[in-house]
Amino acid sequence: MRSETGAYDGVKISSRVYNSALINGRGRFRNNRAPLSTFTVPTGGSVNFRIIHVGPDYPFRFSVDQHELTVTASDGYDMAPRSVQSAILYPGESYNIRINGSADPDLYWIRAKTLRVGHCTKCYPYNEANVVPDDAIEEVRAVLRYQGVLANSDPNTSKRNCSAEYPCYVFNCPFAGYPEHLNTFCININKAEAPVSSLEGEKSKVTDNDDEHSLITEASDVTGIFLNFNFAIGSSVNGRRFIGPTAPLYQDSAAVIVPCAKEQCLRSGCRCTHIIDIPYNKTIQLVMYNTFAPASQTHHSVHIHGHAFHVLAMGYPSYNKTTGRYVQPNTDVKCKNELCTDATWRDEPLLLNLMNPPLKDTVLVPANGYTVVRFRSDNPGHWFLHCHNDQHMNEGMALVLQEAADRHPSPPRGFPRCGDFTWSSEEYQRALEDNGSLDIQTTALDTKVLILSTVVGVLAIVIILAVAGYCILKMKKKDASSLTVVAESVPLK
Ligand SMILES: [Cu+2]
Repeated sequence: MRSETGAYDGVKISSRVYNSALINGRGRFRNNRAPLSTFTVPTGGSVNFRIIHVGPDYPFRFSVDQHELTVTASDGYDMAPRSVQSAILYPGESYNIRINGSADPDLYWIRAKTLRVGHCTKCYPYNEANVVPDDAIEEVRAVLRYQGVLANSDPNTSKRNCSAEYPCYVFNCPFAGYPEHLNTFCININKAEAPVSSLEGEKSKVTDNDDEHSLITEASDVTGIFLNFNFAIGSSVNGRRFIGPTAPLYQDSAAVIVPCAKEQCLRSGCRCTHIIDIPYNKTIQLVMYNTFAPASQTHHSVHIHGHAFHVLAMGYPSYNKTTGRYVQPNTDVKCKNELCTDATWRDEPLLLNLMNPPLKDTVLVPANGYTVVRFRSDNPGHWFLHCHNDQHMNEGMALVLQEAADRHPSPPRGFPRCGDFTWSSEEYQRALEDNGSLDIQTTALDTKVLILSTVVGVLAIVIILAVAGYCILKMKKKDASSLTVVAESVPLK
């Protein structure tokens, strides 16, 4: 089937057919001649790209022909710079990438190519997957133009060869490595590093708050949560497919939720409003695992609202170094039931990067592997956690982190609630047609508030005028004093 496409590791990329993609709104379809986005770099200078994957699906490998990329940040957080040939973006991820104008002044292709290498004749189970290479190209392009070069034709460039002497490095692979003969090596996110300056900033921030717990170095108050993304019952987390509440959760009296029957959800799966309570001001460790899938499986990019997080570890399956194909799942995580909707570590302690883990807000959870992240629960609220693949999210691969439930501030008095909007559609239409002169029926309470506001407003104006007059008089006296001093200084010259 055309849509069943796989990457080198044999893992399916997407369930949907690729047609085309856009860079800043421009791209081509079936080799038409539509104009492309063009970016200018000064010869000998550099250009900083801020790239975000805003699409719902498909990973893209970003590169510029004959140029190395320097990755300097991800999701808005600085990283120790890494020089690479290309960087892979999953939905929701972003990178800051610097490109130096050090090549011959010319036009060069900018490429964003999916990870497709062919179609699956058998997509899973993955240790039996068969991906047959074909000539389909899933790539969107833009143009890098050196200053002074006319952009009146397409570039005529190709990617540089990756050789044993001059190998290629790829940032943020969803798998452990490429086939050996490609001379291409992965720098996975767990191998990226936060810059020293940002770690110092993090520590000083904690110190400023008189909080003795360092997010990175202290583990005494870690709250650990395992989250399963292995399609146990399709798009779900821990056997639960998410059903959204009927109103924002801060309006708890109005929000109708579907409670999760924990044991049933873990045993056979369920649809419910999955909410996980997390305590205030603790180090929260999420182990997001994607192993022991019962059927289909793919890589996910998981995003958390309300927090950035440190990426402390990632685990990958073993793979065949000749073909790049997946062989055996990672076994660091041990399932506690048949669907693997609950899990723990097989052996502890796990090796975590507690020295300089990078900060992100969206991270890959590799197929047949896992990702460990930590954040400090110092931001009370309801925070959505979801896969950034739109299909997975809409099908239910999401949940709500209810952080410090006893510390949520109340909504402001009078803040709109679901159901507050009492106009009929006819009244609303009439208001629109009246061009803003809205025919709102004022209540007695509204009238009292209006009168009170007017009285307070008038009083405030009187007080402000009195204070302003007093200040002006004082300033005039002060100005006169200043002039006197200047005059006295004249004879000294
Ligand atoms: Cu997903």
